[in-house]
Amino acid sequence: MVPIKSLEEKFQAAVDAEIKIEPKDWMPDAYRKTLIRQISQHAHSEIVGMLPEGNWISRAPSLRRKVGLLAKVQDEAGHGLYLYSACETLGIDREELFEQLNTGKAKYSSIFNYPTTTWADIGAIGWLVDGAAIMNQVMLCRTSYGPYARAMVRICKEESFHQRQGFEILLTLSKGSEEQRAMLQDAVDRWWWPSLMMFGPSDKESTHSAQSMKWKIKRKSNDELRQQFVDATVEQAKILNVTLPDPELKWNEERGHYDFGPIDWEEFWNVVKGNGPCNKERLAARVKAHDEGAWVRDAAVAFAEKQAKRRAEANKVA
Ligand code: FAQ
Repeated sequence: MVPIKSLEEKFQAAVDAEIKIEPKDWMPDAYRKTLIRQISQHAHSEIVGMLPEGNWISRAPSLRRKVGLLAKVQDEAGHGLYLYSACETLGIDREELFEQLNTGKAKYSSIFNYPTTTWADIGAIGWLVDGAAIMNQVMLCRTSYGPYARAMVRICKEESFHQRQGFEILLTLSKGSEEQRAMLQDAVDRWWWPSLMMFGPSDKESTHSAQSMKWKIKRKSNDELRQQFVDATVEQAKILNVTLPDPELKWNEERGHYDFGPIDWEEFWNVVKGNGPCNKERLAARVKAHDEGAWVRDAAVAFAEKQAKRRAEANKVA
């Protein structure tokens, strides 16, 4: 029998040589579990992430805005589906993943537990939330697990379009009336800090980063990505003529980066633990949608069974 150690060494050597790990390849159990955890949390985030924006589909200010928003929300559904499929290649069933989400056992991104109270929130989500999501996800296109990396390529293209769509909504508001500019500023005030929290705890507090980086699941740390996001976004805020709600935000010549103020980690963990402004509402909406969709799943299974029976009978005749 080949000793486990040598299998692990071979695995790490493949990762180091940038050879993608595929579903049938040997992999350490902890690598498989880490991927199931991360990919499923990511899939759940895409699915729950439809809810805050879905809230505005029927209230979009014009037909053009409605069409754009509808397409974006549908894209997020598609991202969830690619990611559930990628996750299933690791040997877990989709029903089990849904069960984890619907019973509150699984995590999804903290950001989707905040309310969308005005139309400007839709622009702010596109600009800041999709902007943060892309910053994190571009590195995932090169993640070591093949199915996850391939799913991320298309997701990133779409997220990038969403970010531009959000920015364009805000740019329009920035050129509008005094009320529209105030609505824009208010949305940015509310979404800025939660967007920075999306990158996860600081590197010192992150439990999984070191191992995930060794396995090249993650290519950049939470703090590195957060900094990259701040640096890019401050410049874009100037074009929107909006103030980012951080008095400590300042260019640091020596570091070649923007310094920014402390993140309220108490708020972050509170939201992650289920006590954010909308956690209960989001979960209830998911459970309702899942229950109401039961007939579609039943019909799909019945159809597949009927087809299989027909095929079996046709084979018998032949
Ligand atoms: N919210 O040790 P780390 C999107 C948890 S998609 C909740 O640093 P890791 C698209 C973490 O799970 C947005 N929990 O963990 C869209 C862990 O808990 P655990 C989602 C969080 O995995 C846009 C613990 O804290 N993107 O927005 C959060 O190495 C607009 C310790 O943390 C992804 O999922 C958080 N923000 O790094 C849709 C990308 N942060 O599992 C609709 C893929 C951390 O031990 C509209 N995921 N935690 O119980 C990743 O890159 C990573 O999983 C991180 C966290 C970076 C999120």
